[in-house]
Formats: sequence, C-alpha cells, structure tokens
Amino acid sequence: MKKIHALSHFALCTAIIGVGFMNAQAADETIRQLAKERGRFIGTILNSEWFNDAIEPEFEEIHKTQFNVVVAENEMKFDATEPKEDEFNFEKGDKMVKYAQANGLRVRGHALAWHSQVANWVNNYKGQKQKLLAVLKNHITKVVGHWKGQIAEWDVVNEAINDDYNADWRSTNSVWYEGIGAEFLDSAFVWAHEADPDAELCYNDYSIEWGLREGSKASFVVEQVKRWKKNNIPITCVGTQTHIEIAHETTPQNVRALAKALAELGVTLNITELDIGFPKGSAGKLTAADYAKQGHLYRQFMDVFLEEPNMGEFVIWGLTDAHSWLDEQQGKTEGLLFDKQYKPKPAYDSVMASLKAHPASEVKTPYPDSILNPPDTTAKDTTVKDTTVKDTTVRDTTVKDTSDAIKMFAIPNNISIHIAGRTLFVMGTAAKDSKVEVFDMQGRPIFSMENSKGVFDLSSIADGLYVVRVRSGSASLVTRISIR
Ligand code: 9MR
Repeated sequence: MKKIHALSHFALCTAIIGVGFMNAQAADETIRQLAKERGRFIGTILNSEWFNDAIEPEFEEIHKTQFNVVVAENEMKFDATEPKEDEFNFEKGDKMVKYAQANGLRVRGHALAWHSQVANWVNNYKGQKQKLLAVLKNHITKVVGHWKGQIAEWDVVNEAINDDYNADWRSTNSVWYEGIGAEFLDSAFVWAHEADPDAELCYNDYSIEWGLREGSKASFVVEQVKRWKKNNIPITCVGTQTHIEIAHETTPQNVRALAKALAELGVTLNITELDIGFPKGSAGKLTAADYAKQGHLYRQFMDVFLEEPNMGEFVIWGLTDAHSWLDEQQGKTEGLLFDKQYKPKPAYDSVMASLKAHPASEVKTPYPDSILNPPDTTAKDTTVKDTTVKDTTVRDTTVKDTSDAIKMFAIPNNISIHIAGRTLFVMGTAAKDSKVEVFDMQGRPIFSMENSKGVFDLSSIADGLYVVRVRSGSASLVTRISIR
C-alpha cells in the first residue's frame, strides 16, 4: 500500500509543526533531545494504522523527531506474531525494528505472556499443562530470539494480576494461569532471558498507580518482585501502564512510592502506557483550564520520572488524539500530547517544562553508556528469517461499546465520518474524485467505494475494529472504528 500523501519535506514540516510551534521551540528543543541529554527514554507507540501505511504523514515525522523509544500497539503480541502454531509472522515487527534502527530509537517489545490477544489455536490446549508450557516456551524463545540484540526490553508478562480488591493472580480467563498455574510467569522470565540475556525483562500491569496499601495490586507486585529476585528469576523492570483520568490526582505520587519500593529491590520502574483522558462526554466542551489541568498532571508524572533514579522509560500510549484506543474502547477521550490536528497541547508544553526544570546534571540514569549511546545498527539485517504466514485474522473481541448512537470520529480537512450501527456516514467529500476504504487491523482491504458520497452500508463486515480511510481530492481522514 502506498503512503497516503506525498508532501515535500518543507510542506510537511510546516504542516506538522505549525508556525507558532516552530517559533516557540528552538529547532533542537524536542522532548527527544532533552530526554537523551538526561539519559532517559521518552516515547509513544506506533499505532496499528502506521503499520498498515494508513496514517497521516505528520505522525511519523513527529514521532521520530520528538521521541527516542518506540513500542508496537498490537504487532508484537502473541496473535500477531504466532497466528498459527509454530508459524511465525515477524513482518510488521521487523518493519518497526527497521524504523527504530534507522532513526536511533530504543525498542520495547510488548508483550510475550498475556491472557489477552492470544492466538485462537492456543485455546485448543486449554488445561493441558505440559503442552501449554511447551507452547509458551516455543513462542518466547522464537520471538525473543528473532529480535535478539534489537529489542532492548520486553514486557515478558502482562496483566497477570486480577482486578479484585485483594490482589492475587488472575485465575480466570487466562489460558496460561488456568492451564499452568503461577509458574508460567517464572518460566516466561527464564525463557526470555535464555533467548536474549542482554534484554531487560519487565512485569507490566495496569492499576498499579493506585498506591501501596495492603491488598493492592502495587504491593502484590512488590511482593512478587521480592520473591523473583530471591529465586534468581531474571526480572529487571516493572511497567506501570497508567491509563488514568484527569480526576486521578494522587497517581503521580503513588508512582513515586512504587519507584522507591522497587529501587530497594534493584529493579527499574517504567511508565509504559500513560494516557490522561477526559470523560468522553466532555469532548467539544473542554476549556483552556481543562487542558492546563491535564498538562499539570502530565508534568507531575514527568517530575516524578526525572527525580526517581530507578526510572528509565516514559511511554505514552499514543501520539495524537486522532488515533487513540481511549475513544474507541474507553469512556475517555483526548488523553495524549498532540491534538487531533497534530498540534501540541498544553500537556506537551508541560512535559517540556518539566524536562527543562530538571537539568541533565541533576537527573540520574539507570542505564550504562553502552545503552545510552549504542553502536550504530542501521545496517543490521532485519530480514524475516522464519516462514511467515500472511493471513492472520484474529478479530478483536474486546470492544465493549454496545451503543448504537451516532458517533462522530474526527474532522480534519472538513471531512467527518459518523457511524450508526453498520451505516457509515461520510460528510465533507465530493462525489467526484473521492474514495472510502475500510481495512482490517492487519491492513487488508475489506471495503472500498469510489466516487460516491454520503451513506455507506457496512452490513457485510464482521464485528471488530477497522481502519477507515476517506479521501476527497487532496484531503483525507484516517481513523479507527468499531463495528458491532
Ligand atoms: O491499544 C491497543 C488496542 O488497539 C487493542 O485493541 C487492545 C486489545 O487488547 O490493546 C490495546 O493496548 C493495550 C495494551 O496492549 C495493554 N494494556 C492496555 C492497552 C490498552 O487497552
């Protein structure tokens, strides 16, 4: 698939950065530059739309200019990398690793052992302990092995703790825990370490920004890290996802307390999936004070991050509000640093202000120089080595929104789309020279209609998440929709 636009570099820079933004920030004053000087990694995901070449060119330009660590939103997960038993597909992951190497970005691998987004075939072995152990070992060995030396850090185990008040392992809806028991976690770390002894290995979870009270997820994590360290299980980091809301004002200080508790155990704490959303109903009504409050919270997280010596990475789960899981799968919106038109929000300025208020001479880094200034790897061969399987559909079934109300998605270039049930309404296009396309999350075309405007019937499309691309003349809109 071709890129959507072909803008000249100059036009691109102007479109991306905007005159005001260019004036406000000196050319080298990017988050990336300030992060590097401080021996830290600050980044965002590459959204699935990027992997499918279905994202505005502004995205990549901002991404590589502003950030120095990258994560794949969905493309290194189990269902993406091993869609059929022992048949691996590294194509999209390779694309990201190549991009990271070409642009000098650190790569986080996400995620190896997780109860969600497991390929369907694994469920054929439900309850068969030995078989599941063999499946998990093979997966971790081949995936980590494929990117040995190229992925700095893996989320080895993701979200293995339940949501109850009294935290314990997640014992239902987890093919790994139900079939193997808690030893799947310990084994996963050992296998990942065997496959790449130099990679950092994390336990990653949500709601661990809620404090270290008794029975909390955070204290449970700390207890497990103690046990892992005592038993020589090769864990080196914990990831706090930190998907929060604007009202969650205590969370930055809770993250600080968790960082301190983990520092005592010699383990790094990374913020791995931050977003600070507003309630969805507030979209369109948000004031400058609301955005300032969001900026304030972002700043507090960045302050904590820079002040705690055992924190290394600060990753935001998305770059622009135009492409965010919050709008599609959560009752939240506008949680990121750049708005739907790719303009930096007050939150961006707050992150920059925090970086500037913490001079490089005062910020400690948990990384050795070999990690901060790695040898140039741009010439590295990233050819897919395993037999790849191209057709990998595993429909996302996690979309909870059951409302059939008309929803408006985005309005760049005056194009807007709304979806009501399975009817897609497209506004702002001319019938002539226009095209409406729908792709699945693997980037395969599902629907296409040219030179037509108005209403499109999507009743033949199966439930799931899709990317819609609308073009009209030189204007275009790309966004994700959920069909049910
Ligand atoms: O952003 C991801 C979204 O596109 C997927 O549909 C979803 C499916 O589980 O996963 C999202 O990413 C999740 C991440 O992998 C783990 N932590 C929570 C993230 C947001 O749901």
